[in-house]
Amino acid sequence: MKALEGVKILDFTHVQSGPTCTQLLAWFGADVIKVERPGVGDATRKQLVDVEGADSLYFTMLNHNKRSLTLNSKNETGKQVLERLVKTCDVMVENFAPGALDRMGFSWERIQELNPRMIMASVKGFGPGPYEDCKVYENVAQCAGGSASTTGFLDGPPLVTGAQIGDSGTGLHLALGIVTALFQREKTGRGQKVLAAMQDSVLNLSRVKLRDQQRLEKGPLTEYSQYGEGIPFGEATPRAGNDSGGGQPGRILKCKGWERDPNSYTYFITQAAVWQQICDVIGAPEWKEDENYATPPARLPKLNEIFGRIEQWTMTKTKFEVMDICNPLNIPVGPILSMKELAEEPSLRDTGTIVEVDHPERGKYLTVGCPVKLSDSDVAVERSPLLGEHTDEILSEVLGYSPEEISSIRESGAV
Ligand code: CAO
Repeated sequence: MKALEGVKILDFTHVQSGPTCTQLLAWFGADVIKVERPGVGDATRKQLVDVEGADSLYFTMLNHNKRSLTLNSKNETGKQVLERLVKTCDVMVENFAPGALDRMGFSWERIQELNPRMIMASVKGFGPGPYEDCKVYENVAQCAGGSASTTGFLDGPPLVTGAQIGDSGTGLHLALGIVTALFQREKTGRGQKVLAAMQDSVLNLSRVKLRDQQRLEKGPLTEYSQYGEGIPFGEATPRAGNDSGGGQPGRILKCKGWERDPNSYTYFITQAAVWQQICDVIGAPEWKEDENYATPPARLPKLNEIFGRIEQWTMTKTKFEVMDICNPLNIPVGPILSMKELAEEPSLRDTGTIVEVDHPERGKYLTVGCPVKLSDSDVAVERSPLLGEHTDEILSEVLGYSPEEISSIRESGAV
């Protein structure tokens, strides 16, 4: 048995944020029915195409374990099919632009009339307020959620991060909201609306920077490099380069081969509890007892000097040697792993974190598997559906239409 077995999801999502959420629910065992516009489908099917005529990696990597039903929800017959889907499913997930569902005739009030147990889950760019009507994409969310203003170096512009915290991050938040609402429905019998705004999700993930904003009002942020460099703080949480976000100073340092390999770097944290071991490893035993270096407050104004000295040592080792030497001593370090290294890492294949999938149009490709492992609900990653691949199957098995009715639905142009 799979954790969400029996839960039917009407997946009205597209692009990245919504599909991330429904893919996760599919990996937990829900029956996810992806509704797509006939002949067109999710726009990502044909974005960043790398194999002519085949669904793109963008689409396939976000839509595993789903079934695809084509349906024109603006056609009268299509609307009737959609009504039947609403009555049959447990959850509707959507990430249309604000107002699109209402324009289609499926307001929250109408959905409740059709199915009071329905959980209606939405991703929007912003929550209620001045920007609620805006269309929002990943980088807009990163900028509006506080991430960009606090990412990058002090002397450079705001930066977006490569991790898709606005889209995939919001999808993860929404998935949690959905399973929570399903849990509550067990007791109340009622559905509810679930909203995850991209701005809110990014801010939630950037909360340590809101923490620092309030600490800044009480004085300088002493663990930031700029403090040691004597650069005054402004009114808002500044960009902190690769400074650690926690109370223990950390930096990205060069390792052996950095001149040729752009990823030959390690993250190195000068954890207070292992300062003695750090001094021994880098060949600076004199710092162990020196009162100018022995305590964390004494070190704060000298972080550039200290990390410079540590880097002289890391540059003599590969990033993996640094890991091998420091880990047994409980010195927190981490190699900067490239996507190539991750794709080739056998242990990630063994755990199913990276899997190879076969696809009829594009052949074999790599994708991420479910990042959350349930010991009692194993779900194999299955390829994404072709556009409309399961239309007849869903109309007959899930919605109970007869072959004659399916023919007439087809003739109406609804699917
Ligand atoms: N049948 C008929 N019509 C359909 C349909 C179907 N199966 N599926 C969608 N449509 C229609 C919608 O009803 C809408 O029509 P109207 O504009 O007439 O109401 C139209 O297609 C376009 O939908 P959209 O506005 O959601 O799509 P867009 O490409 O213009 O905008 C996006 C895309 C992502 C900016 C917008 O959907 C959005 O802001 N979503 C919320 C935030 C979000 O999820 N952003 C992250 C996306 S990933 O980077």
